[in-house]
Amino acid sequence: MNNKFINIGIVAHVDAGKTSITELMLFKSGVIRSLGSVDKGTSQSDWLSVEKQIGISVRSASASFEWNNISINLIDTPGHIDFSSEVERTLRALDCAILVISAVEGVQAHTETLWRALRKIDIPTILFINKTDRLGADTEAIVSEIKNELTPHIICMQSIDNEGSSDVDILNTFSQKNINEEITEAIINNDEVLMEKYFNEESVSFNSLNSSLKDQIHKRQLFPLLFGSAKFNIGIDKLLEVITEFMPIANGDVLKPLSGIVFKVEHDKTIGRIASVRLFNGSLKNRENVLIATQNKEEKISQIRKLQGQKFEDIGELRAGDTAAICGLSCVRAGDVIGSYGGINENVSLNTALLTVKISPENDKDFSALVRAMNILTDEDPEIDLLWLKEERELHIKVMGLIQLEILESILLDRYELKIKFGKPTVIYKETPAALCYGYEEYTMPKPCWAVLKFKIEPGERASGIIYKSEVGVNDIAIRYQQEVERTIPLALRQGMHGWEVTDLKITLIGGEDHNIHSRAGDFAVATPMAIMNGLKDIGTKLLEPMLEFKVKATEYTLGKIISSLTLLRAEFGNPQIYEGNFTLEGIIPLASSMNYSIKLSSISSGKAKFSTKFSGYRECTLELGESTAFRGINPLDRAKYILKARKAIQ
Ligand SMILES: Nc1nc2c(ncn2[C@@H]2O[C@H](COP(=O)(O)OP(=O)(O)OP(=O)(O)O)[C@@H](O)[C@H]2O)c(=O)[nH]1
Ligand SMILES: [Mg+2]
Repeated sequence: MNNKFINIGIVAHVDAGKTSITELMLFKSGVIRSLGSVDKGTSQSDWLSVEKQIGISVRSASASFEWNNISINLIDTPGHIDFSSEVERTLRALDCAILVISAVEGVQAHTETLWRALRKIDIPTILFINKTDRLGADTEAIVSEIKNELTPHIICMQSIDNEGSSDVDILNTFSQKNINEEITEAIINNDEVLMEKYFNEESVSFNSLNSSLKDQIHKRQLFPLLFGSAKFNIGIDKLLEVITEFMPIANGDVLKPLSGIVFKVEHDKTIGRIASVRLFNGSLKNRENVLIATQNKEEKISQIRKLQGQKFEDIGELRAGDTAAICGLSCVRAGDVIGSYGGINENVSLNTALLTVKISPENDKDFSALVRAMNILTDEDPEIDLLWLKEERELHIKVMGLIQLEILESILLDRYELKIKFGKPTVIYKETPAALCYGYEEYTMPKPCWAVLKFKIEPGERASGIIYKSEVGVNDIAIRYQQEVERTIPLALRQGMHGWEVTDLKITLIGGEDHNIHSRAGDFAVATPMAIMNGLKDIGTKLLEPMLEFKVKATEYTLGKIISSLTLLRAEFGNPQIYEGNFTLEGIIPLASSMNYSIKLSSISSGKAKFSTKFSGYRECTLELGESTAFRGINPLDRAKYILKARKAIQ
């Protein structure tokens, strides 16, 4: 093993060919002896049985191999938007990425989302147009889509012939022998020294162009663009060459304070939790204690292991810049930060869980086993946000889409032999106060208790979340009680007048008092939800519904039918862009009305139209168009019952 590491992720929309490309790289580097296939369920990274069965990736999978004397840690990610939270965590672990685009499907809504995320975390990116062999491949159109929708700053390093057939031929256009004029100009454009030479008609060497290109790729001023076909093993050698030549070597420092990110948590029947960790700085050894910063807990590492070839080996130590699997951390959760936050990429959101669903065992006696299993699965994907209502014996989870439910069902069966059923998935609505209101509560009976609170509650801007401040002095309400109020507010807002989370509001504590004998911190935790709900009850709340940005691509003759079907679903859109007999239409549509639209569209267009969506935000909707949900637990408005229950919980 050497000390040069490249940590690269492969990201794309669903089915672009990420796993097939990964498999080829592992095969070429000698890590695997025979080439597996996603279609036969024999690829290295789609190893979960559910991935094999349905042929899509569900989890991120990391593999390491050597190329040109550099250790490459490659993370293959799932492309389906239902598994976006897995990709979000993986992005935090990367130094660079390959964004794959299909030569037939082109830039999809999810490709744009991924692109924006890569821009935000500011990592160098290779663009790889795959599936150039497929009938209908049109790389010229895709390159212009990339230029219009992602970035104009691309360096097309190859030319392509015979696309759309297995004889596709890809030639390199940037090499010592072949310095393309267009590429030269793109490089010198951002390089003053080279530009001056060029205009003085001095010769600009290939090496100086190459090193300037490398520098600009690192700074995200330019993006190398490559073609290939994973099906016919074309273009993968060039991809490997570009990775090792132009992607950054991890620059971690073992002497700096420890910092790392847990980008994945798996579960092994004998070993327990296995955390995939990217270490940015510092080092870790077997049997050392490690601080899980996000949970403020220390735990002992039992083993550090890495896939060497096809076997896991105990490597004993993990050093800055590298990734490995850490065993022994029994409470670790996916997304946890290890040590300190230094150097870790910021967290970006690719998608949001917009559906909620009740999950129950087919056989009631399995209820506690299901709770245990779901707790473990939530630690592997905290976005599931498990809500366990003990008394009602109900479990509710949040999911990004229906495919995620299908996968969850088969994981529970495979791993825990649990047969489960889901309730009807409901869109997650939110609520916001209808207007300014005041929430008051005098919780002074039955003694001992004393918490008097008065809040001003104002509607806030869309997507502003909860903004809280206090204007009450510490002489009226002691600081420790005020802290309890602040801690309780998000919990108090989890369910509003229609049962949904209340958001986009400003809450100001404007009055109240404690009592130097009777008050306890818990009294303020009990009083806060009552005061807030009292205010919301007076003025009422408005419903907010999740909206999706959508993009439809189809042939021109289906335009009329598609527009009328979308209008019926409350979609809003701009003018269609028409291009060579096809059109693209973009707009926004409520999630609630668009859930089955892909099926409808498929029948309108005989399966030819493409529909992609991404979350755009919440927007007001009427109660008639939306839905309420039952209040879970005891409503603070049911004052006597609520106080009784809350006091019991506190004791
Ligand atoms: N014709 C053609 N098919 C390809 C190519 N690359 C992959 N495929 C096929 O496309 C399908 C999807 O390939 P995967 O490698 O699973 O794609 P992926 O991007 O990993 O998919 P997800 O992880 O589910 O998002 C499979 O049926 C592959 O055989 C290619 O270059 N040409
Ligand atoms: Mg895959």
